[in-house]
Order: sequence, then C-alpha cells, then structure tokens
Amino acid sequence: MLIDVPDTALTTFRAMWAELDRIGVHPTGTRRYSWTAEDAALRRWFTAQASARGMEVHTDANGNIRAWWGGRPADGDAGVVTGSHLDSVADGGKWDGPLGVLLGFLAVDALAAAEARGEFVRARPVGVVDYMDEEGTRFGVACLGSKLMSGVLDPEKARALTDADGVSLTEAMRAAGADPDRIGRDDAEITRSGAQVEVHIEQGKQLVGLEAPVGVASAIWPHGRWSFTFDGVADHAGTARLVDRKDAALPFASTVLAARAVAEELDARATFGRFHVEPGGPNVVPARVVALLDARAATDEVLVEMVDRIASAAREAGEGHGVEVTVAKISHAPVVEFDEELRDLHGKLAAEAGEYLPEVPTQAGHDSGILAPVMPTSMLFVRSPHGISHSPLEDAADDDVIAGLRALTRSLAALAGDD
Ligand code: HGY
Ligand code: MN
Ligand code: MN
Repeated sequence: MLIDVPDTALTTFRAMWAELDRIGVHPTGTRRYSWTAEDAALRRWFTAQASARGMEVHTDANGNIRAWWGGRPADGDAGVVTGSHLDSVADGGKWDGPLGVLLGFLAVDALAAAEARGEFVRARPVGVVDYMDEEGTRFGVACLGSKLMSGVLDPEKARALTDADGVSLTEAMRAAGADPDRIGRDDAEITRSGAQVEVHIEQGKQLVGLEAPVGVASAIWPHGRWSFTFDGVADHAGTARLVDRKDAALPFASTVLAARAVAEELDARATFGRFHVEPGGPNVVPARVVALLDARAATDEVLVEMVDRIASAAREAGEGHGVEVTVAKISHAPVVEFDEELRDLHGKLAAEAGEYLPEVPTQAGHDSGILAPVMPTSMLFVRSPHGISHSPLEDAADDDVIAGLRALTRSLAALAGDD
C-alpha cells in the first residue's frame, strides 16, 4: 500500500523551519559551523524534535547525532537511516542540509501515522541523522563526520586540523564537551545504520530542465581540495621598485585565471573560494598568499590532470616573480555510484505512484557519497527553482518539498517495513 504524507506536513515543516531560523541566520546568509555555539543550539533543536516524537537520541564518537524511531538498534543489528547535515558554508542558504533532516523527521511522522492506521508495520528502527561538519567550513575538510566514521580520514590528521583562528579540532571538540580521542572508523555505527536515503536540495538546474520535482542521484563527480601557498617577500608599497619585488599576489592572480582556463578546456570545475594575504597591509607588498583550490571533474583522470596543470601554471608564474609555490592535497573523494538496488527501489515506487523520477548525476559532495563504499546509500534531490546553492538564494517550492517527502516516506516504508 502506498503511504501518503499527513495533510499537516507542510504546516509542521514551516513550524520546524521557523525554529531553525533562529539559529545562525544573518542578513548576509546562514553561518552554522561545527563545534560552535550555533552547533550546540542545532543539536538542542534536533534533540527536542526527536524527544517530541519519542525517538532515542545518540551522538556517536565522531559527533554525528542520530534520533531513532523504534529505539537504537543493538550492536550488530541494522536499522534504516535518513537525514543530512545542519551545518552551512560561510553565509550559505537554509536548504543545503537542513531539508534532509527536516524531511527525515516528517517521514517518521508519516510512518507513525500510517502505523496508527494499521497501514504500516515497522520491522526495523528508522534513524534520522545530522552528520558533523559536512561542509568543512571551519576546518577545511568536507564531510568530517562521515569521513571519520567510514575510516577514509586518519583520526590523527583530523585532530590536528585547525580553523582560521588556529583552534584545532581537538580543542574545539573539547570546548564543546566532546572527546576527540574517540574519533575514527566506527564499524558498529555503520552496521547499525544499515542503509541510508538522504534527501537534499538539488544544487543545479537539471530537475528544472527535466520538469521533475524530485530526482534520484546516480553518481557524484570525484572532487577534492588542495592548498596553494605562494611565498614572496614583504616590502614597501611605495618605495620598492616593481622590478625588485617578489609579490606573492601576482602568481596567485595568474593561477586563478589559469585554473579557470584549464577547467573550461577539460569541462570540469576549479574554484579558489578561500584565500588570504599576509601580512595583509594595504601599503605592504604581499609576502604570502595561502589559497584553497576546490577541484571537481567527471573522472579521476581528468581531476588529476586538471590539478597537475593548475599546479604547473602556479609554479611557472611563481618562477617569473621570484615567488616560491607549494601545493599540497588536503582531501580527495573518488567518483561515487550510488547503490543500484536503492536506485531501482526509488524508481519502482515512483512508477507505482505514477510519478516521474529521473536519475541525475551531481558535482556536489555529500556524506552519502563518502559512506557509499561502506554501506548502501542513495539520494533524492528536490528541485531548486533557480539552481543556486551555497548562497542565501537557495530555495524550493512547497509542492516540491512535499513531493520529496512523499518519495522519502514510501522508500523508508519499503526499507523499514514488514513486507
Ligand atoms: O561542497 C560540496 O560539494 C557540498 O555541498 N558539501
Ligand atoms: Mn553544501
Ligand atoms: Mn549538503
């Protein structure tokens, strides 16, 4: 039987949204970073939502927080998980992450209502998850919680990561009352999660073009972050002759343009979205530029070629200006193909409901992509009318949100139900 969502879903969604809006929302965008006061407020909000539904809350060793409907599975048992993340990029939108968490709770409401009507029998617990630091805004590495949980990030390296103020992950976790010594691969939590269906706002306009309110993710492009450091010499902005300068900003500027040209040629993506100049005086020739490259491509081969070419361009420009260039990999996520059985399930259930549910790839990274090698995961995308993301302009229409909730609810019913 097809389980529909309660008529009150949109009202509940708006009420939950209004509460979330009180946390970390500024006139210039949303600022929710890991292990901060906002993060603690988000965890309290999450816990209150879970308690209102009689769900058991548990925070794992890596700071990922889950609310279990039907009780947290015992060690060795498996449930089904949905959810996403509540952190944001710097001055981001409100939808990237929170949509998946909210719809997770609303899907539990729909399943509980169906259970009360005798239309659904739960065979295993359903977990709603909020992953720790998906965006990597504070410590530079995206998907920190899922990378630690799946073992692709070395705990020692993670503990040593620092934010812009020099605060390490270790210090930040301790200050928030968490224990950094326990972070790392968590096989018990992987088993307990069972399988994961994450709903996310689409970050692009594929679904607009396809005239579909909801889509299924097929694959994620390989992507990663690299640091580029340009070391020159500080000097007087007035008295130093141009010919004598070792200005670190000059090869950096050339590298930004080179990255754009190479990305265009390879039909890939390259972005220097964060950089700083030292010492940063308006009348001082830049001594150092530290910049982060976010690079993404359809295949790993193209990604490697692109980063190599950008690094070569940086070194060549550095030589031309007497500036030393150092390039280091910060993180890398290989190509992800989401679980075929889950994708087929979403397609079958949509066909039964008479709905169009196209499959689309994405260039955006997600915790579900990081976890795909260690457990079955899939993603449902909700149409984004302008396609803009990582910006306060992120948006979704009410009808599309409800269509996403319907697709999630029927998938969870199939995965957690007694059939
Ligand atoms: O950066 C990303 O791709 C994602 O939105 N975290
Ligand atoms: Mn994002
Ligand atoms: Mn996201």
